[in-house]
Amino acid sequence: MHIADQDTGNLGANAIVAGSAGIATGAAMSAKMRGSKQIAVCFFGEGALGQGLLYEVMNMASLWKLPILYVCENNQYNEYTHYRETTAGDPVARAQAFGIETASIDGQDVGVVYSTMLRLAERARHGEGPAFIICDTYRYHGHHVGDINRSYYRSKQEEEEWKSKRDPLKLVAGRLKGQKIADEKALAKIEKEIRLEIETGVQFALDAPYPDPSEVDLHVYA
Ligand SMILES: Cc1ncc(C[n+]2csc(CCOP(=O)(O)OP(=O)(O)O)c2C)c(N)n1
Repeated sequence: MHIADQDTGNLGANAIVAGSAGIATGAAMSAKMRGSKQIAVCFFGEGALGQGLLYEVMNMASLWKLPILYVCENNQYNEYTHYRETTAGDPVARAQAFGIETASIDGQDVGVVYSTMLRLAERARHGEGPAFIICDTYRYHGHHVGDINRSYYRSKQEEEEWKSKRDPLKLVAGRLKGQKIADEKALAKIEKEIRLEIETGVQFALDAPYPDPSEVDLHVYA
């Protein structure tokens, strides 16, 4: 979960719900001050919509036209609670209140996600300010490894419907086949290559040395 790769611009995940919003907004401010033309993209679950930090930083980002995209992956459940039981009103209205550009999209549709992100990233890069995107999606598994019996908060049938009817990989594969861009064989090859890439990445992580204890206060400003 807590991976970071600063060489490629991944500033790291953290366990604080909405914590990434503060970090990413700081990064966007840094990019703007340095005139680097970089943008920050911040991913969080819909559980973060209940955190005050998000609203403090969206206010700043709008006022200062910071180059940042706030991407809310709405997988419907804040841990074990449906988001409708925790989140009043329309989630995008919360960003609109700050004068932020918004989009509410099907997060299972790779094409829609790509074109929306491209448009809003270009907009941010050209100094037109932040955007807030809600991507509707689903978490197939539990919130954590111990979340095995999920029947007390959602049905098996609901899980199966998302997997069989709305899986993003199946949808994009179906579209590629339908448009005769790729056949079964080509798709199988892509899948094999990606599986290998992931396995190589996992092995790289397992083989990596633990950080030296002397690094514990590296980059900590106090
Ligand atoms: C500030 C803070 N409060 C509470 C928690 C405990 N907590 C961990 S995950 C979670 C719910 C997050 O919901 P969501 O963002 O929808 O993530 P998902 O359940 O989809 O993984 C909570 C309350 C936390 N990590 N940070």
